[in-house]
Amino acid sequence: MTAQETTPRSASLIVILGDQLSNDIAALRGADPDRDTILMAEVAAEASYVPHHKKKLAFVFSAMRHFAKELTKSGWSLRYVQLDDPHNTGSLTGEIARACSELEMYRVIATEPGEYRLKQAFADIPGIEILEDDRFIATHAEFHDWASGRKHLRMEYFYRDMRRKTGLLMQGDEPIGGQWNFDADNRKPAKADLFIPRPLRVQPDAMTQQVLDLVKTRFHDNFGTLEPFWFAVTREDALDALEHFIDGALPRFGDYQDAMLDGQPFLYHSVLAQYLNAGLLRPLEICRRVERAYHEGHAPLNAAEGYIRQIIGWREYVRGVYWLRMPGYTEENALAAKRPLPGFYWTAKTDMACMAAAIEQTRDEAYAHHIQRLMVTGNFALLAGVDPHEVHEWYLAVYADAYEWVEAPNVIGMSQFADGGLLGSKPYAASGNYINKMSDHCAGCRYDVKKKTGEGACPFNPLYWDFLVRNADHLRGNPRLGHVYRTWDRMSDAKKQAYLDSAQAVLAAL
Ligand code: FAD
Ligand code: DLZ
Ligand code: SF4
Repeated sequence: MTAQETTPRSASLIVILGDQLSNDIAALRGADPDRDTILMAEVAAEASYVPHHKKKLAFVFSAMRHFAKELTKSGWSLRYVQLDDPHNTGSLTGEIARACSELEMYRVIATEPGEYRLKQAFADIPGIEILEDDRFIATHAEFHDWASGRKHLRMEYFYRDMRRKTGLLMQGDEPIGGQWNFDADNRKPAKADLFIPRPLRVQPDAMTQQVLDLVKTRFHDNFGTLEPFWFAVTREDALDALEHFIDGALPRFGDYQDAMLDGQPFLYHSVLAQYLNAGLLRPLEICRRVERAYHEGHAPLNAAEGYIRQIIGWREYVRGVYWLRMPGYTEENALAAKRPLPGFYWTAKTDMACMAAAIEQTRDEAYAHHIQRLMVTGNFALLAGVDPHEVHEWYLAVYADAYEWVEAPNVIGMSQFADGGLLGSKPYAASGNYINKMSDHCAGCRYDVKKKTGEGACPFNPLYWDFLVRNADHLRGNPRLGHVYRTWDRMSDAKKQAYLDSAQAVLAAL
């Protein structure tokens, strides 16, 4: 036995953050209920570092309160500070200092915060020990090793390593089905008459109702519709939401992963990211459940593989990129985009039907699925040359699943190409044609998706070419864009000018 193992440890303050609501979180693992005290605190600083959507605030606070209740039931001694506690100092570091002083504790144990700003702030706390957050499949060291020496990071190769590491959908060393990735099968447009299940809706209990009242009073000016509030706020209900997804939507998740339909905010998506990111669900348990659904013949391989790839591939990969590139990643602006975020991102008042649909459902549900985030609101901001930092702050505020470690690489890297192509090999820029192919929005739009320029033309069409021309210095040399620039080069001068003039008219109207 080492000296450390034999010497009894002094009482510690165990810190649990609002997105660390897992009973096997690192900070709890070595803790002793008879000796240590857990601190959880609702604080103004976390509630306002971006103007969070009302549903996101209600979700985080209610899930925190429910988790605290479970910890107390399991015998932990818990100090829970509510937002309206008159002694609340307003910040997590302030609450840790206050607890240490009042409880006369000199040792603090925390699991590393998911955001850089908080990790930095925690590093300065006297007597703190920060443990690695091992709720992820790749450790920081593993990602670092994988990334070092590579000029371009590509998710696909990282994903294959994660398949090998977890054994998910593997047969020995080979991927089940003989292919790593079935993405090519996952691009079907959806039809309005398909049966579309809805995510599980949970009735708010008395504790959630109190939080809803708090959010109504304290955050009435924040973006978003608060009620009906239907998110799960406990692990038990989040597990039910997982089962509900497996039963209903998973079998079609693959086929319609990229589709968009008017009035169908969720399609066949799982709507589990907010539970996963807050710690109510674990990435591997979700993936193993999906794998089982495939083996039991309930879901086809393209659905199971496509879903598992999002979690052990994309989710792990973007986290790796975040920690590799912070600090500074959220300030990157490779294309020097400077336009302020148009006001309609907050009001949904725009005649563009696809944008209005994505923003309205974001307002109502604190949710939009991946293709809406990437190819509608993200694509528009990219084409219009909106300052990527403003775009980043919008995404961080409006989605219930948004934390910087996952949001920033998706926005700064994948969607806005502001990291110059570290995360994606080409910008996700598209004209109205893509949206028309993957959705039914254009049929009900004031704009004509087939019209390329002039009055009534779909704004995505001229903006697309304007974006490419404006950023030719950065993008012309990209081998994946060679054919696009060749198309531009072949256009007549009059046509080129019509595109550029129409784009200027759209931009001036913003
Ligand atoms: P599903 O479509 O059912 O996918 C299953 C799960 O895979 C998700 O729950 C999520 O955990 C994971 N996943 C899928 N795609 C990604 C991805 N690109 N990166 C990381 N995880 C992924 N995801 C967040 O969790 N938080 C964010 O703040 C966030 N911001 C985004 C911003 C932009 C511009 C884009 C393009 C994507 C963003 N994503 C974000 C990724 C993705 O859009 C969401 O994870 C997904 O829409 C959540 O809904 P869902 O649970 O129904 O996902
Ligand atoms: C998102 C959030 C909010 C809104 N409020 C709190 C809070 O009051 N207390 C807390 O501990 N955590 C909160 N969180 C989650 C944190 O912002 C999150 O832990 C950090 O951003 C790190 O990912
Ligand atoms: Fe969107 Fe253009 Fe289609 Fe209107 S016409 S819905 S703006 S893509």
